[in-house]
Amino acid sequence: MRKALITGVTGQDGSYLAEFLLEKGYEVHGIKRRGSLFNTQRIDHIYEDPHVDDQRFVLHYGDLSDATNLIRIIQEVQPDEVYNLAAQSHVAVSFESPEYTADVDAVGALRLLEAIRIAGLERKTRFYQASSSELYGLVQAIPQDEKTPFYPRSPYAVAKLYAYWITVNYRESYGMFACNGILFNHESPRRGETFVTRKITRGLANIAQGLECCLYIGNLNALRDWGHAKDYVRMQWMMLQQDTPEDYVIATGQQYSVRQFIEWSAHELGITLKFEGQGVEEVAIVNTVEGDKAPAVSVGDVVIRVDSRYFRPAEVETLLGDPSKANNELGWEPEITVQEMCAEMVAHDLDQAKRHALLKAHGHHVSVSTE
Ligand code: NDP
Ligand code: GDR
Repeated sequence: MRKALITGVTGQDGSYLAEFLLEKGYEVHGIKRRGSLFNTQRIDHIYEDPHVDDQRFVLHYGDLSDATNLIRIIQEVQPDEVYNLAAQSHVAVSFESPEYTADVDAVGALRLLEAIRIAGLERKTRFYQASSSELYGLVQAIPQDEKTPFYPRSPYAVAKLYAYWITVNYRESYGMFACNGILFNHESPRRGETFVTRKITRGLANIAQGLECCLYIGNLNALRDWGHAKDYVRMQWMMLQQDTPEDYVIATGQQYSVRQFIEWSAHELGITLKFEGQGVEEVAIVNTVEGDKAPAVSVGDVVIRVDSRYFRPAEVETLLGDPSKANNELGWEPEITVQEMCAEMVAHDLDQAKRHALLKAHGHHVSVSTE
């Protein structure tokens, strides 16, 4: 039975990848961080009791800032494949915690590669590094492919640049099967609540059910190439099944604005919006409401306001990927459109908002934290 080790298994991609590899028959090991509360919500449905025989999904406590811990886990598991998905993955937060972000996102990748070497597994273990379209930052060509020069625009992206090159360097220096997936934004109902798509679907669903009044948002003009996380984890696995290790761009080849994503989400809730004003004065006002998905919303309500606190010190205005290499060489194509993904996310968040609204109606305290 093949063994995979996933760092970041409790995150969005980690949870989908663990499901995917279990279905493929792997024994899956995941590294989770110790928290004061359980942080395994995304993987609870595949959790296996460690007291049963033939456990195929095993969790280890660990942290990418702790080299000895990583060495011990790698030695113990002897994985065929390592997927390094763990990261402080929020670009805006990286401006607030740049040193921590560098330690985990840059040096963390190095620690893991060294752990594989120290365990003497450099000829056995295949390594996947979660690289990012944020590497392109201030874009040097449109669309971006594997040959487009990088120009990172945040401490997150600079840290990921180190991780990208150290992966290439270990491949070239030690003959390791090490690959970078340069993934453009990918989302799902499991996306962290503070990334823009989930913030929008969750915020508008809460407003529709009367749990919030208004959603405060940053740069509405940012353009992103959004895909579905399920499609993207499939490609992470495909990259490690090739004869030779190579780096691949994973994207849909289509881009839309944050404003457009808001309009789609509102449409899913039976609302049309009109945008008025410019820059920090821009707002979205309810133009029409139909059906029963948004009982707490009326025509004329201001449901979105721009708040400059969500602007970044240096912004990545536009990203558009060219996934031709993945299409041509590996036959990979995304199966879920961005509109289908948006509908899935809104349906999920509306369901959750309805449950919270019901609890609130029965006098329970419901905390709807926003950021
Ligand atoms: P998430 O933020 O959802 O998950 C990040 C994971 O990393 C979580 O499991 C988190 O644990 C874990 N983690 C954070 N810090 C540490 C640490 N110090 N030690 C060990 N584990 C840690 O990210 P995604 O699933 O969306 O992304 C997966 C990877 O892909 C990340 O590296 C991200 O930077 C990269 N990426 C993501 C893209 C996207 O659009 N989603 C696009 C391109 C790259 P906990 O649950 O405890 O917080
Ligand atoms: P990004 O994702 O920075 O591209 O990084 P995010 O969803 O945070 O931002 C996308 C764009 O939307 C703009 N934006 C806002 N963003 C957030 N979070 N909150 C807001 O209120 C808001 N308003 C506008 C942003 O300025 C930005 O332009 C994600 C992460 O998953 C990274 O780990 C990954 O590497 C890249 O995608 C590819």
